[in-house]
Amino acid sequence: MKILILNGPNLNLLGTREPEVYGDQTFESYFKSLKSKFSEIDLDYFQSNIEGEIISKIQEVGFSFDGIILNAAAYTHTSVGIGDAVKAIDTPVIEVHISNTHQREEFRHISYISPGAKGVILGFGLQSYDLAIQSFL
Ligand code: CA2
Repeated sequence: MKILILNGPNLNLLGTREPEVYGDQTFESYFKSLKSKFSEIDLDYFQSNIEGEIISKIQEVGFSFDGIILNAAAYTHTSVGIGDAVKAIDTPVIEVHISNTHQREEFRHISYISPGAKGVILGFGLQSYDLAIQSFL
């Protein structure tokens, strides 16, 4: 089974700033633990701060991978283009967020990803990604 974890803007800063919201672990170190926990899965990881690169990655894997776990970060709340890409592919997409966006500012209550997603997992810290992988098993 091939699954891509796709992270959007600023998530490369995880573990360096705002630990009260996003925790103190880097994504690279968390990803290593996911790879060893789910060793039976071919797990890939891609992060970009650029909207078009995220769209291109969704198109690139969206007809061959078994799943995409997408945290589009701030683009979640703004990007019609990423939302359209999610709807345009065959691969099921699980939308994840580290924080509970519904407990935060109103602009974070809107998602352009959710209408095309198979499901949404949010508010469990980095464990949101773990739960999303389990949903594919
Ligand atoms: O909770 C999430 O996973 C978010 O997708 C994270 C986004 C935010 O814009 C969404 O509303 C919710 C922000 C990611 C920024 O990550 C940082 C990590 C460390 C330091 C600064 C930013």
